[in-house]
Amino acid sequence: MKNLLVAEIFRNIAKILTIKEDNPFRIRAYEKAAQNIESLNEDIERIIQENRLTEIPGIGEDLADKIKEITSTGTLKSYEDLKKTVPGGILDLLNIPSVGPKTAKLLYEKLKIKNIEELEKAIKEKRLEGIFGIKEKTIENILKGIELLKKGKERMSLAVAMQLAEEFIKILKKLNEVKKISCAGSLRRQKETVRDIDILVISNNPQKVMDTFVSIPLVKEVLAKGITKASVRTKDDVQVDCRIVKEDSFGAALLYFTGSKNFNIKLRQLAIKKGFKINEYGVFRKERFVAGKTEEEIFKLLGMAYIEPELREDNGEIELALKDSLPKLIELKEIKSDLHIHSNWSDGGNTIEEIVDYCMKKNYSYIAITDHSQSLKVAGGLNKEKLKRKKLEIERINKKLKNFRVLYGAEVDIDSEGKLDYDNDTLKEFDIVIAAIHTGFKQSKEKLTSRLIKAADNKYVHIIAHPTGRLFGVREAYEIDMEKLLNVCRDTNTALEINAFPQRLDLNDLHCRMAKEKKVKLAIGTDAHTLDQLDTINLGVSVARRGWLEKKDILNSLNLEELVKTIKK
Ligand code: DGT
Ligand code: CA
Repeated sequence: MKNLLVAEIFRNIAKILTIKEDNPFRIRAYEKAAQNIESLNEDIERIIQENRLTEIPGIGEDLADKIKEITSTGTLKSYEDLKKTVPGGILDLLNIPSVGPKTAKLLYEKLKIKNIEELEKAIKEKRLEGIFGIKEKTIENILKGIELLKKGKERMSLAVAMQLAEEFIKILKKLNEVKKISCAGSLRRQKETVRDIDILVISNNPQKVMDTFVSIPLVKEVLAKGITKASVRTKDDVQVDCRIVKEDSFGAALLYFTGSKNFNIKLRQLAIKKGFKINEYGVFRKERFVAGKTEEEIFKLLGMAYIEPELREDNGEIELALKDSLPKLIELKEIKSDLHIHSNWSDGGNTIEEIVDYCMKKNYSYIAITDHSQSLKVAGGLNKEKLKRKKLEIERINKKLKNFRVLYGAEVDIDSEGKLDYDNDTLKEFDIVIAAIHTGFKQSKEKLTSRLIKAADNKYVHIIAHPTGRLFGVREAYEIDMEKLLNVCRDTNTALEINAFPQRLDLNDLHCRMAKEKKVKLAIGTDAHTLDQLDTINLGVSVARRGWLEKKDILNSLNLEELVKTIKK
């Protein structure tokens, strides 16, 4: 797949053009194209073959030609030429969140800093201080940014890990010699970030599996290769381990390598108390093998209910499993709608009808079209005049639909003082309103909390979207008083969103669990701007499951009548 390569080149072009203070529309076009290509979930080369490039939002003939050149030659002549016009390494500086083109230029011109190492050194030697245009706060933010960038490289997002693991598993699964295959580790527990990928296989011909595994095209380097275990590093610098285990031990190995480590330790202690020894080969009583083929039989033997991988963190789940009173976690098939979708009325790529078609195929029974509000001009926010037309359009579509309904919604901006971007008379017209912060992330904890609380307090706001604002590798969550917000949400019957956009996953699992304890409802929304982004709903479900949530906790698992009743304030 060359999707990421194309996206990276387009993004770099946008960065170089920004340094050169080129036309903002041109810059935005490259950024947008990069974003859309990155979020495709099909191979761009297939799209080329089927002549569908210009169907991707933001891709015209010119960019389509560029994409073809990149996929066939691995790069782009005009990009290589453009690169020569700025000092090398300066692009790396721009990868640091909080270092914009202006700062990068300043660092280069004043201090000859060309890369991240030189920048770190200069900060340590206090050479940035006193440079005109660089404030103390800027230096602090640069340091934080460098750390975030390093952390982002250490662990990948769940979405990336899932995609990568799937590619490996897809190839191995094709072998007749593979009898069973599963991922393990943090990926199987669906943790929001994953360090490396663990794969387990049952096979009667380990040699063949190992040979195939190390020669998968994604592999850059073979780190180790034995008879039943191999480790490789992929082109994106991710480590993937593959282990072959015996059929009788598969469950025990899966349990062991799924972890978490703390969960394993607790389980092992429990086994000892019950007179067993448990390891990656099986469960033993006085050296005699008594179970190991499946996880289910092991849990049963230990006298406990099956614990879903997402719960295995030693957060109380073992104790509940012993009493057979674990929550019954929400499942993807129980999701009946998506409550956060952008159409081409604002900055989305598709018409409402296209979105409806796609969602009907997903077996949803209703959706909310939640375009941006008026002051978010960069995202095509809707003024009152456009809202009127949009409402009519939705009414027209609903008339034609059977067993499906489009909710007239909005994602309303919360301004820096906590004021909403539409007046109450406008808000009252919507079927569903989600409110969110899009600017002023650097305000104090108190201020940010009070903005969210003010929004939750509004009679017409049903959901607070992406409540902590984090973006993996770009921005940490801003600090808010979650407890205080949850209390207000409970008292005002306002739900919080689990935003399923791959770089957000916001709320996170821990906050979900806090919300559940406070009896605050959650809404899973994809924040989709293209059709295939609607498919990331599963990531939101993963977060919800890790947060112990059940069907009754999730707004969009309700049918439409129940939803309407439940969100009423
Ligand atoms: P990661 O890779 O940091 O995202 O997280 P994990 O949980 O995948 O960690 P990893 O890859 O180091 O190990 C995979 C599993 O193997 C882990 O979840 C539990 C098990 N494991 C690893 N080290 C130990 C250990 O020292 N003791 C026990 N009991 N289990 C371990
Ligand atoms: Ca791992």
